[in-house]
Amino acid sequence: MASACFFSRPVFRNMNYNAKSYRGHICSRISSSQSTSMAFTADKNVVRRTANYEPTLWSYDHIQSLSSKYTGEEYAARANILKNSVKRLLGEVENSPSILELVNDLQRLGIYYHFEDEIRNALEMIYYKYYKTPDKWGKMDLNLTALGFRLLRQHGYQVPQEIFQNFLDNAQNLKPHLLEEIAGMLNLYEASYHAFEDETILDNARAFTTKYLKENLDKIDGHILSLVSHALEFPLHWRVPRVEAKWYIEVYEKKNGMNHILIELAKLDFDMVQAIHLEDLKHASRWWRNTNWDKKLSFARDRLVENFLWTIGFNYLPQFSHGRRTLTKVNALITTIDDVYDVFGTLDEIEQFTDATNRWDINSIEELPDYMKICFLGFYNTINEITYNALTNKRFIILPYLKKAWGDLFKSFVVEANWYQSGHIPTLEEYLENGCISISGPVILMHVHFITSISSAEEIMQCMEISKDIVRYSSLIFRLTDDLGTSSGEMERGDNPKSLQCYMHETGASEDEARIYMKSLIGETWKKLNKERTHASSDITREFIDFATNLVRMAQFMYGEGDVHGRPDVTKSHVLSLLFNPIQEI
Ligand code: LA6
Ligand code: MN
Ligand code: MN
Ligand code: MN
Ligand code: MN
Repeated sequence: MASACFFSRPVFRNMNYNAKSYRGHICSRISSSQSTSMAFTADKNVVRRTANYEPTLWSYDHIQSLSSKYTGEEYAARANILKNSVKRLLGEVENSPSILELVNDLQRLGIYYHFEDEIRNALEMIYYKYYKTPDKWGKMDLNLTALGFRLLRQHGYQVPQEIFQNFLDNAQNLKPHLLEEIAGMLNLYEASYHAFEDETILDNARAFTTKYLKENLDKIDGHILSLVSHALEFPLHWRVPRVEAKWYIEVYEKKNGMNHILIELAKLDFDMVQAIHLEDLKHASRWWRNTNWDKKLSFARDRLVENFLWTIGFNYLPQFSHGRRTLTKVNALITTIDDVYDVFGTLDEIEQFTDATNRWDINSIEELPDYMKICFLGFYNTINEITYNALTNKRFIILPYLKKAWGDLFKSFVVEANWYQSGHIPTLEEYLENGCISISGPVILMHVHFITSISSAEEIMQCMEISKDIVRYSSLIFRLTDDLGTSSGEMERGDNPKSLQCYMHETGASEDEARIYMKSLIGETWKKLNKERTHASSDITREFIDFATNLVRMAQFMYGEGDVHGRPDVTKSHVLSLLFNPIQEI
């Protein structure tokens, strides 16, 4: 039954979505293309796509053989001595604006989390002294004003853009003498990425500083040149904290007048935290091995290490081990099941699978092919196990919330599969409404609620309500970024039209124009996310907000240069540099 229906449906692929050459819904039968091959299964009538994913580079045995020496007491003892020195340092500059430079370095080096109380107090002091009311503005130079603005917005303070008014002349241009100081320009550039919608002072500052820094690159050198080129490549606000820490440690070390205590602590801490990550990875890899999915569902991506890498992008702190272990499983479930829906499964199979997960009933998988039974039970067991762990920790049954979030995800997958099979090309708006769910942001963030603070049914209802815009904006950027990186390959292999194709079809734009449009949409959505980040109710934890932001940053990191998640050779250097190689042994 499944097979007959599948084959009789029109198969819509390899189409040109440019409206100018689009000829309507005339569908071609499956033809082969470079990245796609057809596999005839036992049931001869079922034609399945396969994506020909490359195998993983990291075997189970290799992962289990990894270990780090940075786990012993002696390292912890040395780190404590260094931490105390940094606390004294923070105390010395407590009342001076130069504490902002120190806070910035601690953040970028990835070690701020040891000094959260000190940093909170420092920012509070700075806010009241220099930012709270207009009569206090203009007491610091442009460099520190911009740095403080960025740090305060990042920490949820509502600092207005008008703080920069003092630095502008009547024509709203920066006063000329300010141009001489590159560090000030750079900090203003970084600050401008914290803009909300309609903040023209910041928009102008971004345009101006970008142009100015680009034009003056040849006039600077050394440490500041590294910082400026790095910033122009991608602003700090959009960067993944753990990846940034690795980079900044190496650059900071070469800076004249760098602080030896900071650099020693940063390196030691990086390696000690990496040792914790390795144990998390080994744990998750044992779970992955037990599912047997790499063998039984061999058409899907075998990307355990990459799925783990996402979680250190989300949150690398030592205390988040349990979260990383759980979310690696969640990511692996998402990517594998996504391939079932997008690549391998027939429409009837995926509808039955969706129905079985909806009912949460293993009795309803009798009719499914074996690979689907394995997929269902692997998924069912993992989510039940996550539920069980939450029950023992929080004494609260989270299953209904997880079921709902996963059910919505699968429904959105079915919508896309139907579009693919019928050849329907939705409008961009229709596509994105579904695409913000199918990208898996809402599922991941639902799990995050339970990993972070939520411990009762009342709390989760309230949290879902007040975090819904944050979830939506971060999922939207996640989707647009994924489409920019993956849709070329997806169209070749045969998949539903993605944001680029929908937009091209709707407006007649070329692919280049569509890409420019999507990037502008990403920029505008970042502004909405920025606003949510500072206006969020105090009932949502900063941990959750930062998590949702890091989800976006990680997507931009993984898909920034094409589909890195799908290509293990490209992620290899990041895996080695972030996960496997200690910084002190390079
Ligand atoms: C990306 O692959 C994918 F599978 C996701 C849903 C995101 C995975 C999320 C992680 C690992 P693909 P699609 C945090 O580009 O089919 O196939 O939605 O996703 O475009
Ligand atoms: Mn997919
Ligand atoms: Mn998909
Ligand atoms: Mn699809
Ligand atoms: Mn994709």
